[in-house]
Amino acid sequence: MNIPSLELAARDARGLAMDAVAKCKSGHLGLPLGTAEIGAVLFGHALSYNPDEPRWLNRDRFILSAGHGSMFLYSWLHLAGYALSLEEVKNFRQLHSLTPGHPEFHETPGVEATTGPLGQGVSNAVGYAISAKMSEAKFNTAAHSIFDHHVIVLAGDGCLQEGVAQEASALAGHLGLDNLILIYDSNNVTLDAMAPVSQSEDTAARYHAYGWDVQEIDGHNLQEIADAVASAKAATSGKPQMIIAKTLIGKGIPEVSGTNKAHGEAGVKFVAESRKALGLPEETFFVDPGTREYFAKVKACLKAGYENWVGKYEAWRAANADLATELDNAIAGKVPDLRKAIPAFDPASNIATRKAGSDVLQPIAAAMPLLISGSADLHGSTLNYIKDGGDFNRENRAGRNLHFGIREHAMCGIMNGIAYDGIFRPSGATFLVFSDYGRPSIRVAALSHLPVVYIFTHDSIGVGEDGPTHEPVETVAALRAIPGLDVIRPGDPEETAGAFAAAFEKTTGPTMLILSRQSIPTLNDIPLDVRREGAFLGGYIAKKESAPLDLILLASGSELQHAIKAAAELGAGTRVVSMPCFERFESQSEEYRESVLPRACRRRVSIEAGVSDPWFRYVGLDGKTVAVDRFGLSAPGNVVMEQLGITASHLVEVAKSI
Ligand SMILES: Cc1ncc(C[n+]2csc(CCOP(=O)(O)OP(=O)(O)O)c2C)c(N)n1
Repeated sequence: MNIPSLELAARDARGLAMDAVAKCKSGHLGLPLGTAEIGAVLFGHALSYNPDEPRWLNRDRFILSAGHGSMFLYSWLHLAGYALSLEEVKNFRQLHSLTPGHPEFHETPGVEATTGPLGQGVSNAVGYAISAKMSEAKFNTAAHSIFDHHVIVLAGDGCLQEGVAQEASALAGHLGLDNLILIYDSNNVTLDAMAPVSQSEDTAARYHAYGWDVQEIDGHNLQEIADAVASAKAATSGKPQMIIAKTLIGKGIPEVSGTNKAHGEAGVKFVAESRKALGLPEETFFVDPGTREYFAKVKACLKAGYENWVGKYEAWRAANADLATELDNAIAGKVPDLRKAIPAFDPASNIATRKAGSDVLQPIAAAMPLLISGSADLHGSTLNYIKDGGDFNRENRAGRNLHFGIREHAMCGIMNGIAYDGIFRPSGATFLVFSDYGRPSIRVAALSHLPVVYIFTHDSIGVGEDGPTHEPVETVAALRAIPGLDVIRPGDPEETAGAFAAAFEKTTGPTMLILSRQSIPTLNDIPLDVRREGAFLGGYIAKKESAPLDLILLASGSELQHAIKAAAELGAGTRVVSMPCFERFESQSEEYRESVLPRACRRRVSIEAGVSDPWFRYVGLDGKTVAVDRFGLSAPGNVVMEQLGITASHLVEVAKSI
């Protein structure tokens, strides 16, 4: 290992961080300065990557969970030779730059995850590690091993304090993810204060208890860092690896280092002096030619490793044409036509949409061999178990059913990690009301355009006996507020079939499938194709008026049956519009939307067992809603529905009042 070159690179990275934060007068200096030696060892020595192929299949994945320290990542990606120019580094945090305030997936080559909400990156790394284990099991053969990389995540006190990281770390230990290395930037400082103000646990003991191996090192000693990473990579214990790196936050700016003042940009006023003391010239954004030379050599060396892998990969492809096609399709996001794969339901069936979901998941899973289905300890209720898929665990890395335990937040963060990796298609389940426990990760999935599918059941006050704690009322509306998330609440088994097909055929973002606990009738008056296609369209005419249009009833999910029933009593001029997915409906042409909801008809009533807010968009000022603008009740589901007015007769009454 070339210690002088790595020292020089660490100095230059410190300079870049100081200059970028000083130039834009915002950002965080503490982490990039405090972990410069860690960055030097990782990017200049220990990681296996190819800057010219940032998505190389067998690269080591590096995730900066402490996303506020984004200048760490940008400096090192730049120095390592990724397509991230010095100009971009100078444009740190500016409009449309490749160096946004916090790292964003899809924006910057080499950024593996959108991080910033603390703790997310740790759960993403666990997802990446699971994806790697699955990839090894699925694609490596006795003759050719094309996947054998590691996942390295850098996290600070903030990440490790967050529940999502605790949940994910416990699961990683349980699953024995020995391809995962967590480097803990232990600097004793958080934002407001020194960490001991809010933290006194023994983190090493905590991770030991989770089932991890733990090393403790001086995070500024290049040799110790390199040795620790090497031994973590070589470990044979079957455990995930933690490296506690003791660091001095803001190292290089003595006026603030070691204190919480180093955390943000308070150190900027001391930058000029500090740069001088580090031996940096007056020229800002300076990179020593020696550092450039060193990284050119590193790149050449990494490239040789990459070429060597390509040789193995080509041989693997030649010997395993079917597997190669499967992998190609996964990476290209190719999905078969799922509508054709799902058989029709028995028209006489009267089942819950969660049960219908269970039935349609099976042929979809058969058509999509890389689809994964998990549950937060509720497979028995959410019914999304892939039959014959096996369980993913220590013994079976080929299992397609993931047991997340009662860890909804980690489940959603881990699914993001699997989706970032882009090989397997993750789906996961819990009760809809607990989507709040995973919401921060669902938001990041939407922001990062990740094709994650949530199969969330027990969707309304129809849950019944479990009472108001388990009966979502505001939840669907809150989810509809997340940009880029398709929220589909199907109204019968065939709409459910369409909803699942729409969810898994979409590769540009997440979908939330919202399913009932209680049985609902199959709505045979609406042609099967119309119901299936309706889920894709998001909104459609479920029952057309037979006289001049004078009333529109809008409904979603289990309330569609009530709208159909009410229409029969409300006269020939009544139209029923099924609205399983607002977001999809909004993406249709203006012409189509007008054909479904003609502006001229202002007598409109919606019915949904949830808060009324989202429906005003469609019923307008002259319309009314039949909704649940309060928490639910503890009683049998049909009694709760009756009590709170979610019935066809109440809908008729309200419609007659306008
Ligand atoms: C979920 C979440 N809560 C709060 C914040 C705001 N925040 C950003 S950094 C930080 C402190 C992080 O402390 P630490 O991880 O020790 O980072 P360091 O001070 O070492 O840079 C906080 C509270 C955030 N980004 N995410």
